[in-house]
Amino acid sequence: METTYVMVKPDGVQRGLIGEIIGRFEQKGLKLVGLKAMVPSEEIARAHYAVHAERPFFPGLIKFVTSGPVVCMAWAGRDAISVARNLIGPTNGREAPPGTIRGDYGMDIGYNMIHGSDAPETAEFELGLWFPEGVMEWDQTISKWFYE
Ligand code: D4T
Repeated sequence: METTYVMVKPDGVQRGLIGEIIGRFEQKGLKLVGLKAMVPSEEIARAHYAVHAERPFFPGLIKFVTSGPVVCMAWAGRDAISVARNLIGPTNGREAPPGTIRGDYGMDIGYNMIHGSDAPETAEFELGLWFPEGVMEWDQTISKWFYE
C-alpha cells in the first residue's frame, strides 16, 4: 500500500472543481486518509516546489499557488502514486487525454488545477510538509470489493 499527496490548486478551487476532483479519487477506489484546505504560505509553497527554484516559471508558480485556498489530500491504495498520476493526466491540459482530470478540464500548463506526487520519495516529503500532524488510519470496509 502507498499513500500519495494530492492537491487541488487555487484555479481548481476558484472554478468549483473540488467536488468533481475528490469524486474521481473516491470512485476509483482510493482511500482518503487526509483532507484539509488552506491558503498556502510562501514558505510552504517554496518548499513544495523547491525542485523548480531555478526555473523561469518559479516566481509565477509561487504567486499562483499562494493566491488562494488549496485543498490538501492524502490518498492511500495499491500503487496509489501512479494511480493518482494517471487520474490526473499529463502536465499540459491541452495535451492531456480526455478522461483524465487535466484532459477534461484544463487548457494550460501553469493553471493545471491539481498536483499529485510523482515518486515514493516525493510523496513522503510532500505528506510530511503538508500533513505534519500525520494522516488518518482507518479501516475502509468496502476495500474488499476493490482488491481481489
Ligand atoms: P505538479 O507538480 O503540479 O503536479 O505538476 P507536474 O508534476 O505535472 O509538472 P511539473 O512538476 O513539471 O511542474 C510543476 C508545476 O509547475 C508548473 N509549470 C511547469 C509551469 O507553470 N510552467 C512550466 O513550464 C512547467 C514545466 C505546473 C506544474
